[in-house]
Amino acid sequence: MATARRGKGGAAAPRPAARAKAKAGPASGSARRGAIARKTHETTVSVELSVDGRGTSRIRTGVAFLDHMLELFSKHGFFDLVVEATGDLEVDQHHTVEDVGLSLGQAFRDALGSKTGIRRFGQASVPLDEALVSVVVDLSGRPYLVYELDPGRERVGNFDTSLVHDFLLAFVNELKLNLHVDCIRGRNPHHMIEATFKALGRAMDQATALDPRVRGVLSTKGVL
Ligand SMILES: [Mn+2]
Repeated sequence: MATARRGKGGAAAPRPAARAKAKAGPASGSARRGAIARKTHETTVSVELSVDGRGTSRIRTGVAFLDHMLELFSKHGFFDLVVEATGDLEVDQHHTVEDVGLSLGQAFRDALGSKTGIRRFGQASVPLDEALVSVVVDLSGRPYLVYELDPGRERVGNFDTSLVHDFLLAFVNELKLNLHVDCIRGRNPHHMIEATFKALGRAMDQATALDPRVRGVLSTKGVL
């Protein structure tokens, strides 16, 4: 699987202020938060993530359909998420969608750190009317995306449906997870993509959950 990244810009360092204001969070101790600010000639993106959240979000990317999908991801993953993006939408939505996926991956990486104590694997199947989508994740440190979803239509409203693949590829490459998306059936691309983001939220919620039985990281190799 290609792991090509666009080499422009690069990630800004996480803002220490966002960590400093972290309040006491999960039962395990310190709250797991990530904050990313990233600026290139094409886009400006900021992401604030609380892994141990309640599913509240404020998403403004300029791409309404992506906002809708990230709100669903936040809600069903119980992640608190603030995303602000401005991009060269006069070119098209590609740079913005991809860079938001990349920044979200970086925010998770920032929040999870060494991945100590997490369950690592997660899976969810989510229906929406006629559509059924399965998502399986392994926060393995090995980036690999299998994306088996044919939306059948190029657009939902003004959103280019092929950009879901680009969003997920950027997310996978930054967070270095193994992600399998299988659309088991579906007719309406809005339903299929929406079920994908809900399932991704649920699978990521499981995989990032802390399990008190896990000592160190859940790997015989000792590192994730
Ligand atoms: Mn919808």
